[in-house]
Amino acid sequence: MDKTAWDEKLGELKARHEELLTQKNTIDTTWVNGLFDRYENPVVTNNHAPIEWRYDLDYSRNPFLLERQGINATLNPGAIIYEGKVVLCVRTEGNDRKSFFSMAESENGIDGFRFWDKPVVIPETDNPDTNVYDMRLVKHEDGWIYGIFCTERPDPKRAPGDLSSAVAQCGVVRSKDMRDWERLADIKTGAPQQRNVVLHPEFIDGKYALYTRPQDDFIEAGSGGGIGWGLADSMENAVVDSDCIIDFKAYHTIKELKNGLGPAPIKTDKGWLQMAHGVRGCAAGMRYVLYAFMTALDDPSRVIAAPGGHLMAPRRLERVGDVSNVLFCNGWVQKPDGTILIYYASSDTRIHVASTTAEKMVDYVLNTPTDGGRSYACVQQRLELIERNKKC
Ligand code: M1P
Repeated sequence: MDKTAWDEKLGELKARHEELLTQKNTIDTTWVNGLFDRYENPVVTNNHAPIEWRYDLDYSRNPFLLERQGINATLNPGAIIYEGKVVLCVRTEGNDRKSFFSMAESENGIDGFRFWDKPVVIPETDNPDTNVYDMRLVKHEDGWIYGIFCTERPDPKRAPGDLSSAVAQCGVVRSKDMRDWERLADIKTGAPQQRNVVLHPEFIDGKYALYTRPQDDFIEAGSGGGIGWGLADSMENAVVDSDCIIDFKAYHTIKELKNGLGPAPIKTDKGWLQMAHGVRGCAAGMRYVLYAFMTALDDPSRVIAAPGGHLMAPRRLERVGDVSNVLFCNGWVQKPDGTILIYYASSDTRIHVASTTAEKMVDYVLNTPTDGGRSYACVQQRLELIERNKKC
């Protein structure tokens, strides 16, 4: 390709990228449940990644204008409102399968997300992470912004030739400006594997409170599983001596195989609003859906409301991707007007937004019947609704 054609091709590439970044997002009118709105377009995809992160833009080094370092997926973002903007900490996965974190910001949180100039540098500990992912961003009342994420390393006890056994644990960074991150020691818990650890935003009896998800195996929860709760004296060399399960996995429910907390909870006048994912097995593999519950204001480890079933399940395009049939959420924000923007990834591939309000979510968690446990009981719940409606 001569330089003129190369310049033209680059111009087209930039124009297409800008068109994607400035695309308006509108409510998906085919989805109606009264509780939350879905939107037509994903808010962040691999194609949103800056061109400079993917292409070598020097004609002599890249005469065919090839993408040199592709981005495979953008998923599972932490979320925060920072300096008036919605900032997502995006799990950005290269074609080489390694994830890293990058910040993307938007004025309204619905569209117009743009990545910051470069990915986040997460310092390593003396035991380097092979992969880091799924950061929860938490503004803690101690004044720091924490990033709590999963760090994955090869299993030192794996059999020779086993190249897939890994150990997942909880990594921690903190920052005051969202740009420079100080790495703290990984959180120590008694569990052989830990994922989906979340920091509660307030002190509890002067201690840091952590939601955990202990499990026996890298993938399977085994005898572990459930959302746990434990306290640590400090986030520096944090140790959770004991954690107790506050939300169990349960037979023939949406969380039969495993579950895990999503983002840090949102405080409401009725209780802490919690979002989590539940996983069940089926012929198609594992199915991940989102569910909500509420814990007590005076004791965030006490569940006071648990609607049965899912809040959100994969739909249409969301059903398909690198790991199909998965919705995963580890980030949401509450705007000053009470709007809640839920950032969720579909099928480990792309990021979407859904919008609701704290008022509606509180109504949902407090007034949705709990899981009846058996078909007969569920029919009774529905008959009660139908009977009540006859009087309306
Ligand atoms: O592939 C689905 C999800 O699987 C894991 O979540 P969990 O530990 O709850 O099974 C994580 O790897 C997550 O990133 C991923 O989206």
